[in-house]
Amino acid sequence: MSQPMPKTAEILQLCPLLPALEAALAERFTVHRHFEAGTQGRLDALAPAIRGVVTGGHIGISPDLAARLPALEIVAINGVGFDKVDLAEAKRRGIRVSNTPDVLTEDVADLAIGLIVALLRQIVRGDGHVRAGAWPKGDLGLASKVSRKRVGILGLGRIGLAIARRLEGFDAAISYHNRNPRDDVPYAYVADPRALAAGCDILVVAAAASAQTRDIVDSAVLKALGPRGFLVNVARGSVVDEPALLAALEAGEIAGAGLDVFADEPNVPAGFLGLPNVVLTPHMASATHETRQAMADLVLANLDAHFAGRDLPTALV
Ligand code: 8YV
Repeated sequence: MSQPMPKTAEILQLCPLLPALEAALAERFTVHRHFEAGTQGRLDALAPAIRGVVTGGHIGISPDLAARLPALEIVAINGVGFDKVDLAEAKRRGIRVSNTPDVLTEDVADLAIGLIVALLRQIVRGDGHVRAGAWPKGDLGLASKVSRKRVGILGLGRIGLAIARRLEGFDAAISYHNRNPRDDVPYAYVADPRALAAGCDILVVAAAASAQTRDIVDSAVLKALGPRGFLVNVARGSVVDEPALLAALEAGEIAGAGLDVFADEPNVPAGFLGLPNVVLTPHMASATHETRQAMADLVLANLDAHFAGRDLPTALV
């Protein structure tokens, strides 16, 4: 009978992960599940031995928790977003941080397109109409055309660009706003988010969350988008002023919104739930079998590299 491999290190897992990733982690490490009450209660006793943390992009690691882990060497993020990890502090402490870029770009872009089409063409309302047996009593009413719309992309990074490429298939007129114009794209650069919103029918938020992008979609941007304009957010809830968005939707200041991300996940303000002109999804842009497996492979590759003393394949710090 083969002997079990000796465990390399003790790690803290901050959220549920793909079962195959959890199994692979358990083969290599002694894993403590921080999201389970028992582990949280024993944290003081466990903390001194914890050398690695595995977390989601939407969760990161709080400064308090990081400060309680004196032996921490690596934070492996199962996601591309690193807005909830203090990279400067990690660098200062010599903690390595990795994420999972590229492998989820296509999925996030696909979901953005899905939200655009679902929102403008009322797919979710149509489905409800048929299921409720309402069709024999009348039609749903007309929707908005998607093809040839003017689309503004806020944040033309890897994901924003993948969204733009897909929209070319819809003959969209694409413009974008970034901190700096790109010289490698055929799309029109717009110098500020308000002007971008004023000049488009659909504003797609794909900007990374940071102190600079917090609430950049504010009430002025929403007003500029106008009563015929739609907002789609696949980035982070913090990039949009959520109370201002809800107010704009309720007042008819914008036409509708497709949202995969929220300010305080998994809590969605109740006001959104009763609105007919929103499509809401539970932060699922990267949640496909294929992509979550690819993300899991990268998380493991980074941890393996770290504990073998090699460079990380996708290091942030
Ligand atoms: C996931 C994400 O929800 O990549 C990100 O930054 O937000 C998403 O892919 C999450 O990280 C899964 O753990």
